[in-house]
Amino acid sequence: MIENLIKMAGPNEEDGDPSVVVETRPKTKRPPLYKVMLLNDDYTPMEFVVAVLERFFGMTHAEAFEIMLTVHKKGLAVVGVFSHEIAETKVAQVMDFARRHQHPLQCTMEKE
Ligand code: TYC
Repeated sequence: MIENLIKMAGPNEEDGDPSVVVETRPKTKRPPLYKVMLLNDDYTPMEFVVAVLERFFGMTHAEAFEIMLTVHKKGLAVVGVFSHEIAETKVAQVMDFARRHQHPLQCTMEKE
């Protein structure tokens, strides 16, 4: 990549002198992160949402209850931040679990 060829030449470094070692700065990029969110609805039981947060997001019962209440009151909440692949897996797991239990719970992801 062209960025890797950009030299961090200081004021003393002479262009073209093979005895001068010039550092390069490899351009690294962190992978984007994705927020996974739960959405409120009028039908999914509170205890089911708590169980989802414990099972798929590793929360304690107390943490899960608090986040569930936030979703219930505010309409949605971020329940975790992950790489694209992990976020997709979490969304699929929650959506499948809700569907199997015939609850309309919705889980979505969004680039941070
Ligand atoms: N609003 C639901 C109820 O009153 C509870 C609920 C909370 C549903 C969070 C979904 O993501 C949710 N039973």
